[in-house]
Amino acid sequence: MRYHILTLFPEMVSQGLHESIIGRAVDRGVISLEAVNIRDYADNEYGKVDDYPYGGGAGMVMQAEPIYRAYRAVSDRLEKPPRVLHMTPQGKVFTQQMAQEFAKEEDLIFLCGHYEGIDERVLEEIVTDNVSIGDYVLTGGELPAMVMVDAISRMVPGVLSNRESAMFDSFQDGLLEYPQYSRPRQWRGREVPEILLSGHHANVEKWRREQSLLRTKERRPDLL
Ligand code: 6GU
Repeated sequence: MRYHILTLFPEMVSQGLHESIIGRAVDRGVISLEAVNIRDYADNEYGKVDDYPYGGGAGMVMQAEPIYRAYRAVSDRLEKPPRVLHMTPQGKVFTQQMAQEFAKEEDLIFLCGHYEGIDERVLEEIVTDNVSIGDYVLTGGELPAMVMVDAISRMVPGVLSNRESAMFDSFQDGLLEYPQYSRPRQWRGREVPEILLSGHHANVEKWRREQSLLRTKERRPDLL
């Protein structure tokens, strides 16, 4: 998987994704991350990429041409036109199922907006998917892009270790995770559930399944 992130804050994205599991996947070459600075494609010598909105109103609008040029700089190098994900609260809310779909692509372009928005004409020209990460408003698309890169990458073969995949596989069924415990056996008067110390694997599995159901019923009944 090759990610290409069009943004005015390229360091934010590359800094945020070079640690832990995703960072290691990049180091191992299983995924690659390219942060493209839209400002480098400004059509003036000052690097200005926004302007006042036609029709008036507060804020600024990101202009079409710099974004289009940044997009072409990426897409012209690719064999087929890639999916272009526009990060916007006006998009479809991102789900695990969408993460699995996007993980099948060879390349993904993320377009991160800022200011009040982006000139609609360039969106019409290049965007294939409008995607949001939830019903709240953020100041820009960089954090959503990072969230999606993380969620998509863990669905890309070779990113998770066998152990990490197995941990997830047991929860493909759409339930919440069961509670986990480690040493010490007693902590501030709280005991580890007896059954987990029994060494009886079938009973442990059964207990975990029940805990998952209980937890889902209590916290996310909408998932059942
Ligand atoms: Cl993708 N962008 C912005 N700016 N705000 C959001 C979002 C995206 N998803 C939820 N809120």
